[in-house]
Amino acid sequence: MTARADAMEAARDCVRRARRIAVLTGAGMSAESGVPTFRDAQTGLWARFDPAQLASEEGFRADPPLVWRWYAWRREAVARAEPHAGHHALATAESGRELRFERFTLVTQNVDGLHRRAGSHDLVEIHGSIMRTICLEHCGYDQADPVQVPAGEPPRCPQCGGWLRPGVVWFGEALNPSRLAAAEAAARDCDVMLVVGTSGVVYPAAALPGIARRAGATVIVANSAASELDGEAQLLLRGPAAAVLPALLAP
Ligand code: BJW
Ligand code: ZN
Repeated sequence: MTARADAMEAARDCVRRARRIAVLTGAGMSAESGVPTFRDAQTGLWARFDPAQLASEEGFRADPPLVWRWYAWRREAVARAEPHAGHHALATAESGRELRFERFTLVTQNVDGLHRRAGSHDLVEIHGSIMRTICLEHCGYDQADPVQVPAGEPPRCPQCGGWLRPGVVWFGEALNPSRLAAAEAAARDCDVMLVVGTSGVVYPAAALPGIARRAGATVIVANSAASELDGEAQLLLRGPAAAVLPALLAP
């Protein structure tokens, strides 16, 4: 058996024996659905766009129409994307009859909603949702948009008149405290943490595998390339999420 097949067999054993599973996914999870990642050389969004300008409150305030247009473009791409076999494997593992887990919590950094569309329910979207619109002034306005949102000038908040913005977490912004607490609780209280398609450079999400590991869980990292979280992993599965997850989670 090759080392790669060995790691897959060991990971499958681990998953079969586990009762509580936590999963952390990142942009690589959606790559095969056609949603670009952030940090992949050539194809990643940050290879072409400046994160400080487009994914921060400061950047938005400097040029609201630019940032709004960029998110409108990404919303359209996300609306066209479909969940792939890896998203479906995670949803089936949560609800499936064959592999019975006491708990199967999926924490995602992705804002594209593909896990929900694939049928995952115990889901924590720690960086929010690109399909929601919230108020920049934090007045409480928060709405699920229709897929078609106006490009150009961002709309104004019907409650307070401030700018409306996408419902995602930008750099320098605090994550929703109850979502972060749910993610940390899932990490602290699992037998296996499966980490899929994340570079592991953005905190506090990148701290979750360490929390799981220190609490005694086995950490499995599945990624098509090396990541900052490889050092936390007892088992490394090298390959694309759409192939690795169905192989790992098939009963
Ligand atoms: C495949 C594949 C395939 C490809 N199959 N694999 C501690 C240390 C240092 C810095 C900080 C720290 N704590 C906080 C910070 C600051 C900052 C941060 O982490 N900076 C670092 C970058 C240095 N963090 C924050 O600012 C966070 N907020 C915060 O900490 O607030 C504190 C606070 C408290 C109280 C009051 C106020 C503040 C917020 C972070 C928000 C991140 N937002 C973004 C944008 C979301 C909106 C949008 O979509 O536009 O979230 S940035 C971007 O990165 C996005 C992602 O969710 C996130 C993570 O990226 P991800 O998912 O890992 O993607 P990639 O592209 O990096 O990696 C893809 C991976 O997939 C690669 O490994 C590929 O190999 C792999 N892959 N194809 C499998 N087919
Ligand atoms: Zn408002």
